[in-house]
Amino acid sequence: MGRGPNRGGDPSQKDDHAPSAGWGAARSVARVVAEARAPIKGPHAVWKMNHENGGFDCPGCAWPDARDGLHLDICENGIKHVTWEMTRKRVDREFFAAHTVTELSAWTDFALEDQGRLTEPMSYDAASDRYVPISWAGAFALVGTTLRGLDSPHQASFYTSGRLSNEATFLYQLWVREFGTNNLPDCSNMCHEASGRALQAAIGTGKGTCDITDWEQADLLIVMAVNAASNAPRMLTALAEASRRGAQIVHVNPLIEAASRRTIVPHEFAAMATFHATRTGTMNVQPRIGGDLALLRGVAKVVLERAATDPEAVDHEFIRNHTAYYEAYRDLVMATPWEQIVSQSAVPESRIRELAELYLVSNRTVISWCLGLTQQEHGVDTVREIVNLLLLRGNLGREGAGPSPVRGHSNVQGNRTCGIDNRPPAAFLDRLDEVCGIESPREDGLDTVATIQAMRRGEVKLFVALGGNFCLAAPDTDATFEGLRNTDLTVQVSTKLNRSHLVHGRAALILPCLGRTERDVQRAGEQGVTVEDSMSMVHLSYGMRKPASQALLSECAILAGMAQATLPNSATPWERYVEDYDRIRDTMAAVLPGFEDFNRRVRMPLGFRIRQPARERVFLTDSGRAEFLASPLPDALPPAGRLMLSTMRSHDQWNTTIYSDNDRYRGVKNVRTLLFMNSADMAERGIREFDLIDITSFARDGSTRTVWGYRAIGYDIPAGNVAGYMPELNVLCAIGDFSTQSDQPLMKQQIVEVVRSGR
Ligand SMILES: Nc1nc2c(c(=O)[nH]1)N[C@H]1C(S)=C(S)[C@@H](COP(=O)(O)OP(=O)(O)OC[C@H]3O[C@@H](n4cnc5c(=O)[nH]c(N)nc54)[C@H](O)[C@@H]3O)O[C@H]1N2
Ligand SMILES: Nc1nc2c(c(=O)[nH]1)N[C@H]1C(S)=C(S)[C@@H](COP(=O)(O)OP(=O)(O)OC[C@H]3O[C@@H](n4cnc5c(=O)[nH]c(N)nc54)[C@H](O)[C@@H]3O)O[C@H]1N2
Ligand SMILES: [Mo]
Repeated sequence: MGRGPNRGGDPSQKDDHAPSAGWGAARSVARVVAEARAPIKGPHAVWKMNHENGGFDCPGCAWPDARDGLHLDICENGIKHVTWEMTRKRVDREFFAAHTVTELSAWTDFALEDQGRLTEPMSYDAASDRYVPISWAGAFALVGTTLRGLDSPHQASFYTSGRLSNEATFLYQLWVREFGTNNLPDCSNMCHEASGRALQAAIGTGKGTCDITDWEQADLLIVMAVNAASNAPRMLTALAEASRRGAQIVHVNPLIEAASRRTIVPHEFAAMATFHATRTGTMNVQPRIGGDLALLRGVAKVVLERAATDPEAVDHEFIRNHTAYYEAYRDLVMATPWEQIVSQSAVPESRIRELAELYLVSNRTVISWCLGLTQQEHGVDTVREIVNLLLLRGNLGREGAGPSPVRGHSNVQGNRTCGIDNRPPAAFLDRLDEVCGIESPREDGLDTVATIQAMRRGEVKLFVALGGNFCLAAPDTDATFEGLRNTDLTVQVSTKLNRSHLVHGRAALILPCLGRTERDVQRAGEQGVTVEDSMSMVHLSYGMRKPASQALLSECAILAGMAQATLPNSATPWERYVEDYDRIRDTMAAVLPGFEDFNRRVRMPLGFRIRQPARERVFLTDSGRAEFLASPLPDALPPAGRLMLSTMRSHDQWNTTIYSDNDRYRGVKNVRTLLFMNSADMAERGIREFDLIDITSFARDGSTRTVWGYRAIGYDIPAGNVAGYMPELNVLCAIGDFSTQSDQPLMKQQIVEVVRSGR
């Protein structure tokens, strides 16, 4: 059961309402540090993390660093994340000689990653069912020959998870486009694609407009659809600070999460000693899963109703000067009946009015969100509705206000900025071709879901992954496994052993790379790489630890090696780029808007912020204005007798990396194969607390998928809604069920039925 460590012990759950972070966090960190066998180096490295000069960027999440850059803003989960990379354990050739792939396939995912860091390139040997050592030159040659042997460049697909540095990202997309395809799927396709598309359409740039200063100046912060205490813990610092100066903080979530209660700010060790907690929320609103659009529309309705009597309720001047399509939106909102808003959102009208009053008295409002809005059919419309609501009161392009998506992986935003995009804009390709002397393909490439389907059909024969754990992160685990196994070659550039090394093509390579914490020395000396955080700040990151093995190469070097083997006549100076990353940055400065004078500006103490035109009320949309969108309210209710499932992370996991089977803030111990349920839904099905249950999902094409022997846990969640953990529940997410608006898999909108276990 489950893919965590499974240490035994009975599953349990209690809601102790302890403040988030604090001593529980300290204990949990101590355990992970001890298990990674890095007890001394751990705390030392953490001291260097997110530091102004010479430190490395915490790979834990994309939350920006504190503005003064001097005080240490660290968190429990960031510490766990780096320590996991810094483990002293090693996976070497003896390890692979001792275990067949079939044998390793029976291990838990925890056990695989727990073996430690990969040390040298390995190649799959079908005869012995084992990975055997291969030289770097041999590995590059295999990639090159296989790629050159394809009938078309579109028969290969190149994935990346959002941890790749900007420099490696740039080299990656350059190689792939010079080779001749835009097949560049990435984790964004499953994560914030909807946010990017909505913001691009509404305000002309696919990113938020806020920086951390705006968070510090807002009177009202609406924090939607994120489990901040676990997934963006450093946000708690900003929330605690906001609450101290009297700002309102509204959490919008079907589950009441830890961050909406009280917290001990991550770096405040004194407060930890006295167990003194600060409020990080002033109001909770609990919509049903998928009910956010209706909720936001209700708030807009109150604002527009008020405009009849109060000329200040709506910022008419802003709307006149800077927006388009206001009238259509206003008419739609006014025509939407309250009964529909209330039944779709599952929030009482009085509660919606309370929230609207807070919005009406606030002069500066920030609305922030994460996955609870994006991984659904109407993700794009919902993010557009956030913008609609902000536009009504001119909350855009000024201090303390604006849309602020919380991105996931530490450099997922930078990946997109630097060219990882299966649907690249023509202007970007034109610049790239002109500066780099290549001829980019113009047709759109495959995204994550389309890549899986193309692999199953045999149309994609080679799969490269720069980081990540594709086979578990992707939807429909069975379909994804089938696709990967149907390829001629899979190439995984990774730091640790994971499931994606075991679910492979007819030939397979594991190419181990340096981690973010490790020193990267090239011909011109020690190299730093850059990343972009959630708020468009770009800064340099230097590793300072000795590499886990002498045979490791940097991601830039591995990419250059594969590129040269693929493109023997390439005019791109691959070797020169790897010798000195300043040269990559010089080329990037010429290609990417906002990166002018890159090498100088990124060496300023805290880096620089990429220009965000919408922040200056310059809207690069067709109308030249910020655009309202009048979209119909979707139906968020599950069909009668069925439930709506949202999949999410526990506190003790990093995407597909599971640290333990506990979920501290939700009070859960020793179990991951669980389902949080409303007690009325349990009673209706004759299910009691901790009963074994089976969960069946119903796909749009009528197919069903089932998991057996999960545990039911009663929880404060709206009736008709259930929640459980990714990646275990990805088997339920049908490959064909993705949003027509964003192409994102519906990972937070699965229709399911739950019964007491028959097995
Ligand atoms: N420690 C740690 N940090 C991480 C990660 C990690 O795995 N571990 N992952 C990183 C990545 S890649 C990402 S993208 C982010 C993810 O950060 P989150 O978005 O917080 O990720 P999830 O755990 O999927 O949680 C989704 C949240 O949305 C809520 N939710 C579900 N459905 C709905 C809905 O319909 N409406 C609303 N309003 N809320 C809903 C859930 O209750 C939950 O609180 O975190 C990043 N940071
Ligand atoms: N059902 C469901 N599925 C989901 C989600 C959900 O909410 N629900 N969330 C989706 C989201 S938001 C995301 S972002 C994806 C995550 O998808 P991925 O990004 O593909 O998965 P991760 O688990 O983050 O990848 C972990 C692996 O990255 C490798 N790694 C770690 N550090 C480095 C490094 O520095 N370099 C390299 N090359 N490799 C490294 C390690 O080998 C590690 O095993 O999952 C998605 N899947
Ligand atoms: Mo993500």
